[in-house]
Amino acid sequence: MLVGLGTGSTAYWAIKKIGQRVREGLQITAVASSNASEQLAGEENIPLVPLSEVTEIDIYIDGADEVDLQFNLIKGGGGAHLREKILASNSRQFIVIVDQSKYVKKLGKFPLPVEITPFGFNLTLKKLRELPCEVNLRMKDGAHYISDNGNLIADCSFGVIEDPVKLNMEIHAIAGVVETGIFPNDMVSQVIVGYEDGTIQLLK
Ligand code: A5P
Repeated sequence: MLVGLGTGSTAYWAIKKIGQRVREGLQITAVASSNASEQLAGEENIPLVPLSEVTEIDIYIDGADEVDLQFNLIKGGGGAHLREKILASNSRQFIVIVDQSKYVKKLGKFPLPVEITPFGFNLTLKKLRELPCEVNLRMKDGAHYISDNGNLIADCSFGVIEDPVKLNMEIHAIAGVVETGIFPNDMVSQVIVGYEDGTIQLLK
């Protein structure tokens, strides 16, 4: 089985657990959605294959920043949503793991991450603001945050997002936009919600 490895603090634990299962004899290969997850998988001795050798992924496991009642997602809090979306949309199954605080009625409290090219970024930010939304260019250590793909991230606050699929298309129509953090529910196979009391709920 070919397993896609997500990115972030939730995926971290999934990768650690998969590493333990591999040491116990589980036979899989994996592809990673970020340099950080690739490094962690390497440390866990999970056999990795380059994405260029992959035509389809059996299962992709990742966290999310928000999940709405229809299972649309916001992802990209860690800036990895471009690679995550490529893996998720090429996987037979996409399993999302969140804690209860991220399971919301409607998306939008978490600012939507949008990956944009460095070329002409001020013009792209202007177009995003006209949608309209409040835009913050993501910073790290006093400089622009740079994704694994060499791009910038604009965090966009729209307020409540009534129609995530429509908004995803509107943002994609702006030149300079590489990918949005909206993952429409047709990509999602199952959502696992973890609660403070240790119980879990399997949805969809
Ligand atoms: C990485 O860019 C993101 O899409 C993460 O998958 C998402 O932000 C969830 O991260 P945590 O598990 O760290 O909350």
